[in-house]
Amino acid sequence: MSGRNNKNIRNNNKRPSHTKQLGNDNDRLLQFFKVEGTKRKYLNNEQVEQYNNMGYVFPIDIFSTNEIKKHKSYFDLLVEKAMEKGHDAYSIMNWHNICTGLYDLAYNPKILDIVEDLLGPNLVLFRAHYFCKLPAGQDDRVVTFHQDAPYWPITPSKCVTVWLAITDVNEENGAMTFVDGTHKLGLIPYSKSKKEERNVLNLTVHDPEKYGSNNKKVCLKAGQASLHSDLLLHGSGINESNQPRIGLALSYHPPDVRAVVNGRRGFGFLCRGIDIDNYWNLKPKRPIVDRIPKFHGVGGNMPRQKKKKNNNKKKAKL
Ligand SMILES: O=C(O)CCC(=O)C(=O)O
Repeated sequence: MSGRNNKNIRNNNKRPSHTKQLGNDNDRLLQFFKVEGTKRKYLNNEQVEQYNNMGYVFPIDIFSTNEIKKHKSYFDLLVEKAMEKGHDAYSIMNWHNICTGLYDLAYNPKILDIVEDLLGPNLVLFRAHYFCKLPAGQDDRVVTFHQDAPYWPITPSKCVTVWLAITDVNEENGAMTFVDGTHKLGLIPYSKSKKEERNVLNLTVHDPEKYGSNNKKVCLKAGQASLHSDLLLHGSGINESNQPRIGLALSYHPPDVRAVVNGRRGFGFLCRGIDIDNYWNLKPKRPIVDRIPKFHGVGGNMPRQKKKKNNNKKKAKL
């Protein structure tokens, strides 16, 4: 191997800086794509119109009380196993191909039918992240106002997030707030969050009221979901109740979206229809058991790049 290649290995081993990890905003087309067409499986015209006009729609009934109870029990066990390995209540992010119950939700046909109504018949699963806010006293973190698109190294901004309530969600326990119509504003200026903001994520849009005065609290019953565009401004406060508030955010995009950072296409899995360019990964087989990943410390919004073995590091120094 040439010295030059060794240098590349060394560079890849470094934890990418914020910009390198997510790509440059200028390399991405950040604009809202209106939902067209009328042939639908689940949503009615009014709901789609609301999504187009407001950038979100809720509540959407997905699971019955009994069904969601099972998903809650699954999460309770999963988070216990995760915590045993050093993870916290927000760490279960993009484990959908290694954890059975999460796989079943992320690739669930009912959920895909709903997303299909907004994005068409070909769908790529991009992220799956449980947001479990523990009661105040155990968890003082918030999700500061943000748009999702600047977090994601893909273009154009066509992601829809299904936020599935695993528990009831209300104003007291930290429901999200959506700011009406902000999905039409393109990229809203943001900055890296400061430690004192206690943000679960790491980017903040300050003064959200500058971008819209109509805020909606996303109150949901367990088993219902909200749908939001990746350009919608949203955030959530702390959980002031004495019970955990749990939601699962599942984000999807059509296959014509592209990764803007090398290697980042590894995050998308075709979960319905076809990908004519064969660009994204195929949906893997259902895992048989939950495989809890090693804890690597607190990270950003994306899984870490694989660490190269130490002997590469040694070579890189030569
Ligand atoms: O669960 C929350 O409070 C925030 C979730 C969120 O920001 C997202 O799914 O994009």
